[in-house]
Amino acid sequence: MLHAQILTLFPEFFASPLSCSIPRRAIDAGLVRVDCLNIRDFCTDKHRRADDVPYGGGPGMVMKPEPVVAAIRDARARDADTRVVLLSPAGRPFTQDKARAYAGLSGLTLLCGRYEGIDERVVAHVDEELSLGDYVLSGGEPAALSVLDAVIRLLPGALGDAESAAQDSFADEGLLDWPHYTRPEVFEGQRVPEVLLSGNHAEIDRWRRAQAQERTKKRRG
Ligand code: 4GY
Repeated sequence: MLHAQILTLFPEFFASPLSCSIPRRAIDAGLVRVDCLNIRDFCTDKHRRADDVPYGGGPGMVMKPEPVVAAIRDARARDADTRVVLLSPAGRPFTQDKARAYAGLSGLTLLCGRYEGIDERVVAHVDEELSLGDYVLSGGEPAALSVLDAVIRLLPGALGDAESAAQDSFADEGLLDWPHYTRPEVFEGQRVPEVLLSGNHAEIDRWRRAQAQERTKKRRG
């Protein structure tokens, strides 16, 4: 069982996505446990302030280090072996290989920032900074949710037969997925490629692989 912990100012952000489809079933089946810890609960001042103005000036607010570090300490106290990952555009890129590595851990803690960022001195308390890509979200929460989703579907037993990860073997080779079609045979004048109607599975496999290679070259090449 993977123990995921999420450190956030918005724990309610995660309720609906984790209550649907594959993540929901994985939680219900006991493959993963997800605990959302509210960073505000670790504020000790009477106004429970989690942010403050930036040293050096400039717009926006910065997350204060004390409550964030107290939350990290609590996550580590609950799970001594947890890996603490800070979601940030300044992190190293998230990949399918990383998802596989996280799926093999006993504990994963995802730390979500808000505002202009988290006080840099918090970085000394995390194991890794991770980025979903070169764009800026309004908080780390959607990034943490994406990481958790990518990890959960890799846990043994998380995918039903219908969802089984056939295309993942292609992702392993660094290829993009091939195009998919279902009924009807003609949609808005566009026909399903004839080979997919042929029933010749060797030829279908060859066509799909060729499509995956062509797309990868065109789009990533
Ligand atoms: N991109 N990959 C990302 C992000 C929002 C200010 C720190 C990203 O992972 N996280 O854009 N995060 C920022 C917002 C505080 C997190």
